[in-house]
Amino acid sequence: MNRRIWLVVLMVAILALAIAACAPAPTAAPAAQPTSAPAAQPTAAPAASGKGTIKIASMSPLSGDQASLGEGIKLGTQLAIKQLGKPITDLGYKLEFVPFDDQAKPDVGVANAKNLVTDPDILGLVGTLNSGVAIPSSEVFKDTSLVMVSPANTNPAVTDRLYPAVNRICGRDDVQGPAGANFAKELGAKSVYILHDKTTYGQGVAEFFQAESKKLGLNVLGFEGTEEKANFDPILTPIKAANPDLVYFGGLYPQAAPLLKQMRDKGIKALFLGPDGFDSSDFAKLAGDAGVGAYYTSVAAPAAAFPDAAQFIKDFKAEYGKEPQPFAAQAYDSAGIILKAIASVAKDAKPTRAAVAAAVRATQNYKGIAGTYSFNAQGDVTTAKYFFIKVASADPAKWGDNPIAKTLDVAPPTKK
Ligand code: ABU
Repeated sequence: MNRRIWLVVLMVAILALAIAACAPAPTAAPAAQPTSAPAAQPTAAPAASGKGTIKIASMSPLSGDQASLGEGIKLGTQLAIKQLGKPITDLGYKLEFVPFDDQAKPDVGVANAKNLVTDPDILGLVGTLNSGVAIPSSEVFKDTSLVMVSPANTNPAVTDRLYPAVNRICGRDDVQGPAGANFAKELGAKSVYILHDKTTYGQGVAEFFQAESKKLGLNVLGFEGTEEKANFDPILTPIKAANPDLVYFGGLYPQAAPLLKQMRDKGIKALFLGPDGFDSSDFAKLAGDAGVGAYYTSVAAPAAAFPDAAQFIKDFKAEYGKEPQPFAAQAYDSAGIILKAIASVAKDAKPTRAAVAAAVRATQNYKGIAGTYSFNAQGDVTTAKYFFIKVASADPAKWGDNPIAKTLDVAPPTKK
């Protein structure tokens, strides 16, 4: 008798397990958690939500030594969502902003990417700052067609992989590096010593600078990578001995500024030039008086360089109590492009990520605050601006007043 009861219990248990195994899996993945402070809610329009929620993400360094530029990208995106999101809320969607902190680290970027693609409400991403983060992260985005528009990534590989969902509105290092070499020659340099930070971006732009320098007949006295951030003495000793006319550093301001300071302390009087990674008021803060007279090329430039950004600068200061850093205006435009694309395909129902990606890539003559943008077939803008700038003051508050020596408009090299 007891055995019969146990048999019945066992059969019921097996049946229950079988039913559970056949039940459909949950279709919605858990919502992605932003890795930074909670996202600010857009205040553009009353939050309509009849058709559900659409989220725009940003990803940039919000902590660590590159946070000044990363924060600007986040805030530029946030302001665009607030000011340009109405066509989407008017269609009946709730619009939200989710900022992610990649700490300028490729592995953190990839972890964020894996996290944010699980939230089906995220339909677009503004970012990143670092090409070394963008390239591996976009391998994750591409599998779900999540569109990204970068305001800042300049390494050619960002768009040269020809991914339909990967775009940028800034220039490229295969233009910026050679343009820097030509500028070095214009400054009177006959010999150059080239350093880089060993990142995808820094080494890449330094290699382009080196190749063009050789073509131009400049004497390349050295080419070396370093991850050092504090004591540059072992690197500077051979530079002092080589006595170049110009030192080029392929990298960003947290390394460039102390390097330059120590160069001057050591009595090295060579001209100092670098790429858009210098373009932050923190360069002036870190370099002090030693920074004055340094040159940089930039694909960003201060927002004040763009007449149509005057209202943006005013609004940014009113909203956040500080000047926009370089790339903040470009982040505003990147977000504007994504918002316009979403509005164009969301009239009846929430669009797929692939539909948004196709609408973004189809962008032609989008009039932003820092330019008018059309994407080519590989996700580069058909013309990008390159600025040649001199540091005029050790005062970080005057970074936006650095004089622009010249500007170039250049079409991107293309693979497609
Ligand atoms: N282009 C400025 C930021 C550095 C990068 O592209 O990695």
